[in-house]
Amino acid sequence: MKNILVTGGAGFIGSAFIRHMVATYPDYNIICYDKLTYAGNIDNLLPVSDEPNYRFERGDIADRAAVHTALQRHNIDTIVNFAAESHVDRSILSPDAFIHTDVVGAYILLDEGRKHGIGRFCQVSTDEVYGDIDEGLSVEGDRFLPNSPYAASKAGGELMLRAYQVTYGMDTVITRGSNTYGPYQYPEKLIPFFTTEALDDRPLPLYGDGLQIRDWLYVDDHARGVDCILHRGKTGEAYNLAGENQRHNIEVTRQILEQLGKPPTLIRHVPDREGHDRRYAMTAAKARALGWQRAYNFERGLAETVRWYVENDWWWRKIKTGEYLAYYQSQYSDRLAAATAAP
Ligand code: NAD
Ligand code: TDX
Repeated sequence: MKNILVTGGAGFIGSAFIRHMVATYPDYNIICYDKLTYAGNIDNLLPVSDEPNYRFERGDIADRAAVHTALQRHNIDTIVNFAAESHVDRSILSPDAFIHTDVVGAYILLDEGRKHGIGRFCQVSTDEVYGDIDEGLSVEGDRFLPNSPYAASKAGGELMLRAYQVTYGMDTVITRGSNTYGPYQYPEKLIPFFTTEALDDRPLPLYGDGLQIRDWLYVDDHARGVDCILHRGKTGEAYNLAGENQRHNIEVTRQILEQLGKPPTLIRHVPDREGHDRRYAMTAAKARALGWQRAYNFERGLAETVRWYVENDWWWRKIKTGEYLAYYQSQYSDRLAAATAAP
């Protein structure tokens, strides 16, 4: 492993992974390949932009010719694929881009990687492939029951990896991370959205009764988890990267408000997300057996995250313009108009 192509590396988790890899492995060349969609942000990579073992190249993972050129130009031997459309609500409004990137893009990367003769291909996937879990914890052998176009697209990407491993003997591994949070997360996802809205005393649109459960994983723990599986995972296997920090959405919302010293009256119970999964929960036992362990509990991670958004409004204020406002309108204006104080 020497020349690693990190696709989607200008996004939230991919950029944390690149910052981690550039600092941890000075002998590796880390090449970020990213289309820079609305969610891609070159500011996320400012901390490494002058490092000698880091390069950036703009491109689409579904563009075969561009992928081919990037693999050759940088003599790539390893691919870590973070590139995805990643927001469930956007997949409900418009699934096209999800099929393009999360299914077709994953396939093109695999196919070009195989032809180029790469070694390991690591696919960054999600707990959402397991679907809604009433009780207990998802384990890696569980069947896929994805419920949103996003989750189904991620499941489709994973299945292409399986086919390429079994059929062509490619060296593939898969990580399934749980809900991730931390600095540099695009402010459409629950924690950065509610934190930045509350800072401006704006209403927080909590879907339904707010009693849905998510398992929260701090972004640096997720990045170290991908590093662990990339180096130590067994070919053809998938590994859950679970935060093992289950919380109700309402609890998370109240904690954000408390830390900011803002009143709970900012919470609005709005009509629910369509097909909303009630609970995700996984065990991380298999990744733990390879030596990965999360370092952050939720209280510490949330405190550091909220403080980061308070101190870095230069980063998120310029995002909350243009396309972001158009998306906000289509996702929230009717919902907020139909809001109730309590469900
Ligand atoms: P993100 O939306 O912040 O970043 C996605 C990145 O991919 C952006 O930089 C974007 O420009 C890039 N991209 C999108 N389409 C592309 C294309 N066609 N070609 C090249 N680049 C493209 O996403 P994130 O939250 O950092 O998630 C990263 C990965 O981790 C995704 O695969 C996601 O499914 C997975 N994941 C996310 C979470 C989470 O809670 N955020 C949890 C588990 C797994
Ligand atoms: O405005 C909101 N109101 C609300 O109640 C938003 C944006 C979210 N929510 C709820 C929906 C979920 O139950 O909060 C929870 C978290 O929502 P998101 O931040 O949109 O995350 P989720 O849908 O759980 O998916 C995330 O975790 C798995 C990531 O976005 C995915 O990329 C990842 O695969």
